[in-house]
Amino acid sequence: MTNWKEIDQKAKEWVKEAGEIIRKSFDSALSIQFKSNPNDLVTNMDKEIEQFLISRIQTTYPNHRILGEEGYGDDVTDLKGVVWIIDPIDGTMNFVHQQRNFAISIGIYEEGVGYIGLIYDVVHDELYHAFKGEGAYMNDIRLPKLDSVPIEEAIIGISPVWVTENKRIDHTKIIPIVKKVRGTRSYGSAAMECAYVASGRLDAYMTMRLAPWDFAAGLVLVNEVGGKATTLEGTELDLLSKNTFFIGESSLHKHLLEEYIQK
Ligand code: 2AM
Ligand code: CA
Repeated sequence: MTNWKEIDQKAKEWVKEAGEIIRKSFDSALSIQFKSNPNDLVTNMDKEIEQFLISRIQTTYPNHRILGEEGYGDDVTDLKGVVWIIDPIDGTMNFVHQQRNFAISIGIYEEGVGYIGLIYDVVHDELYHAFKGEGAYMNDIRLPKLDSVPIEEAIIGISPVWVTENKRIDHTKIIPIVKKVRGTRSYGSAAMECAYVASGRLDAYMTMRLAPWDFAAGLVLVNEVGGKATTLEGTELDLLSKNTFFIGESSLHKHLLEEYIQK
């Protein structure tokens, strides 16, 4: 039997240790490289933190598998057994330019079911954490179930990219949403935006392309507060490929999907 309580305790310990490594790194120069394009950044810290987490996981749980953004984990093509889905730094561009608005994201799944979600806002020392069936927390504060929110009072996370002509979505569907809601925000870290939805700072967040490590932890958190996460087509998210992504308070999620996005 999988000892989830022990895994939870270890994962929290390791994510805090990783955060400490990142905080200390602010004093030294970063080495920045480009991945697929000049806006797709990766730093020595992304790599170092992923390797740090993987070495801890592999030493303690040699039969667990790891899907990590920087590719130091396993070649994961199914969700059998226990799989850790990790993003060492979600919001790398923010990390490089702002030294804030980034997070370490860890989702831990068994047979495709999410048991643990950790999103650590390193700079503010805020750990958003959830354990399947036991609720979600920000540090020691329990996050309440999300209350339904009318669209006129909602703040949604969305990048301005999707409100201008782009190749992934018909932006004329998005414009009326932006006009109707109370406000929009774009933080540039999907994991943090999920944590903000779970904690009610945002009422929904949508984007057109996310990888599993960007949202694996967020899914566990939002499930624990009664929120909803799907693709923008309203279908189940796939933890093995890139997806469109839409997370939010349940009634708002339904309303936006039915009355705006799928109309
Ligand atoms: P990252 O910082 O770990 O790369 C920025 O809007 C958000 O989208 C961040 O969470 C970022 O994660 C993610 N992101 C950026 N480019 C992406 C891509 N090509 N595929 C999937 N996720 C991406
Ligand atoms: Ca990343």
